[in-house]
Amino acid sequence: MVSWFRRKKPDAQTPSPEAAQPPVPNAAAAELPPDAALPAPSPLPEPGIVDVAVAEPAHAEPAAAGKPGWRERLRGSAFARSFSGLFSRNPKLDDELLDEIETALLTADVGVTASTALVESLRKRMKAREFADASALLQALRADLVALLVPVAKPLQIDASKKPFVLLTIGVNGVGKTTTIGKLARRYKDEGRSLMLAAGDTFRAAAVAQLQLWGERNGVAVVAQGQNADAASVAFDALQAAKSRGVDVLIADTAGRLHTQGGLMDELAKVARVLRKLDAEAPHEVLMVIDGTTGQNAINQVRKFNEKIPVTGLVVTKLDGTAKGGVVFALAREFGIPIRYAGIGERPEDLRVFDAEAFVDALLPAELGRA
Ligand SMILES: Nc1nc2c(ncn2[C@@H]2O[C@H](COP(=O)(O)OP(=O)(O)OP(=O)(O)O)[C@@H](O)[C@H]2O)c(=O)[nH]1
Ligand SMILES: [Mg+2]
Repeated sequence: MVSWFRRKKPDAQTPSPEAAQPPVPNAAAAELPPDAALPAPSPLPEPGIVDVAVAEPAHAEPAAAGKPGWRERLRGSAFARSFSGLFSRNPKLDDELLDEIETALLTADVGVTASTALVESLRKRMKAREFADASALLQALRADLVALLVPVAKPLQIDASKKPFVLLTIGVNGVGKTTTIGKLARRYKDEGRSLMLAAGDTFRAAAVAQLQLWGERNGVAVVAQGQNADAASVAFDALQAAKSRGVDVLIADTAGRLHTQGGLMDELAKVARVLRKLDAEAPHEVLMVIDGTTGQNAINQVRKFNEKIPVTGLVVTKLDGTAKGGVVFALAREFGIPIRYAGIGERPEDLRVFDAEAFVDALLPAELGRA
């Protein structure tokens, strides 16, 4: 029970050191120069599947379901704070208000293109006297923000005809890949699916242990080799095992890597290639995890990863911490890649299916303009 909180921050509103910092390479990855050859596999114990008993994780104060949960977790974001400051002053409907809105959007990492488009559309409508007051303008902005996200709010559908449905998680260091896998494992278990995890982060022994711990919590088998094993070979073993056991879903972890590390980036393509030897359509979902506190650099990360291995879905994590919130809009506008899930806390139930309306409602509550 206690182990559940081992890595947890004292308070969901208090930013963790990880959340406050941009992602940094882990020790193993940092030692590798860009474009370094992949570490050679060292002699290893036999690949192992660790079957585990179902452990009952503790549940303590999960965020409320639906919109209230999103609001309570996201209200600390720069987006929510600057807009609540702006509208609590009961502003006049004028160009100055539009300038302040533009600044707030830019500061919250919405990005120049999306911010300009949003504000110019509001300006046109303001000049056309479409808004009676600032509150009406706020409601229009809310609707525009939702409209920006609706095309990407496409939940992941696990195709049951794929046995197993293979989900490969990728992303830079420390963004929340392994934690997201743990949360997904719980979600899919609760949905009655059988699953297996592949410990594809072979750079650090601790990474394998971390995944095994999530496996134990959820009663899910974890396929692992050892530190420095070839990640593609772990993925291959895992898919073979998952096929022979007839499991529904296989989720593979990978080591965090910087998008600038060419050799490590090539390894991802290799993992996918090797999986395809066993199933021509695998991986069925390439889930890229983005740390919501990253800001505009997230755009670059997605672009570079997507060049190596087509990204089919995104997860934006740590939106409960010091995230500004706006990068979600920038990602939606730039790529149109479905945003599958949002991490609004560290517990399994805090990984939410991405909901455009709940997200905008949390950042910009309708009541703001009605003070
Ligand atoms: N507050 C908060 N913390 C999160 C969330 N998701 C992950 N974390 C925390 O982020 C930290 C890093 O998570 P990991 O899952 O280890 O990240 P990773 O991408 O697997 O890291 P590497 O394997 O080192 O690349 C952990 O302390 C997690 O608890 C979230 O949605 N909210
Ligand atoms: Mg990890």
